[in-house]
Amino acid sequence: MTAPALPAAVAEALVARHGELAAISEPGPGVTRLFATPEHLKALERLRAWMDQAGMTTRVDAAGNLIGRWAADPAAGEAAKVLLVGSHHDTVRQGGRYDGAMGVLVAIACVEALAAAGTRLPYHLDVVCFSDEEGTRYGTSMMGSRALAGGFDEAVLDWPDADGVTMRDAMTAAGFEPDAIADCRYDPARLLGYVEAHIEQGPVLEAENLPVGVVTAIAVGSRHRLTVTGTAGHAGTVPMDRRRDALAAAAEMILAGEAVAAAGDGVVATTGKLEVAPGAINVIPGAVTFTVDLRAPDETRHDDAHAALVTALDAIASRRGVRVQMERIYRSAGCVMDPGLRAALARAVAEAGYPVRELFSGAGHDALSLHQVAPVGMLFVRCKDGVSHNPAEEVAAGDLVTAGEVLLSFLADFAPPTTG
Ligand code: HGY
Ligand code: MN
Ligand code: MN
Repeated sequence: MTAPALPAAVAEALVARHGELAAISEPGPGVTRLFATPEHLKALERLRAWMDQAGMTTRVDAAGNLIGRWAADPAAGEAAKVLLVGSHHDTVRQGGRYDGAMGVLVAIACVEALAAAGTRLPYHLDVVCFSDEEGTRYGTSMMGSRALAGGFDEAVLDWPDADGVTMRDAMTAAGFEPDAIADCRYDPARLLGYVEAHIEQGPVLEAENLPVGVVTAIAVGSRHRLTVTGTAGHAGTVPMDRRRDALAAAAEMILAGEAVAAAGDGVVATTGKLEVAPGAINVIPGAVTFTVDLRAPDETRHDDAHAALVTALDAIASRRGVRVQMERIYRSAGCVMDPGLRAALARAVAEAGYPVRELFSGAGHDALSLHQVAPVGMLFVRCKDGVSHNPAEEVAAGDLVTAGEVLLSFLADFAPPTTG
């Protein structure tokens, strides 16, 4: 089947909607749209309206994921299986307007093009808008897609956010159903796969002047919350050699993380959050909590870096007479993309007239969750200077349209395997 084109009106709406969705944000620079907040609900409303207009049947599941179904050709019968396509709509703090949102809007545009052409597929196409991929509010990551894949850890429901509101209470207040998360799960036997279009969040495609690329694999990653406990004291009276300064120790530990990563091959370590107690100008800090996000191309390099970091932290703590505790709050084994989906996406890129560039993803994506229960594939889209998680995140309008055309071509050509 040759792909129906992306009609001009659909292409125009695709570009414009990124601005409309970006406007649904907490005040401040960039886009801040966190899980189970008023902004989350407003975004669901707007996205659901676009899905409804496109002719999809829509629902919001217990975890706050929005799902729009473009039903299969009736000839596919009751046994028609499901291909998931989409991404997340939540953001980091002061993030960009394309990370996540682009994958949802491109998927909706594809359905609008199919509807305009009167095309039904030999499978159900479920456009999924995941509710919490970044984990900005609660620290853990991919809560929404884990619920769909059946890998949700109920313990996080009791985790408090910065204001002490547990995930369970926030979900209930948002009208989601924390006690029914298990109902979100798709039956793996019904799933044909999951395909996600996402910005590259790196410099490769732009450097090679390519609008799109096909993802090979996603990095191994872990997130940690560290607590350094020293002794609070008077800034003016405690001699330097008698201090147990928790913040100075934490600072040295953060630099140790940077050094361990720099010494690794393709390893990255980031401290994104830090809190100091008691936080007074004339008090030696008694306690500090901070985060470490650690990633590597494979388990060996990740685990080697983690071990080196733990050794460095212990040495710093004992030399400075402070205590350090490290709690892992998230771990992903990374994933390799399904060869069949990878090849099909590559064909769609070639059909659109572009060289096929395959590349690795240092960023985590909802595909990591779905990988547990279905074949996954990802299409990367060029972004300006590779910048992301930053208000300056930018994707050229033409590249948004190209992403839509490539995904549409993939969907039109995708044939459910006849066996099983
Ligand atoms: O952290 C990540 O890689 C993704 O943006 N959640
Ligand atoms: Mn992100
Ligand atoms: Mn993302």
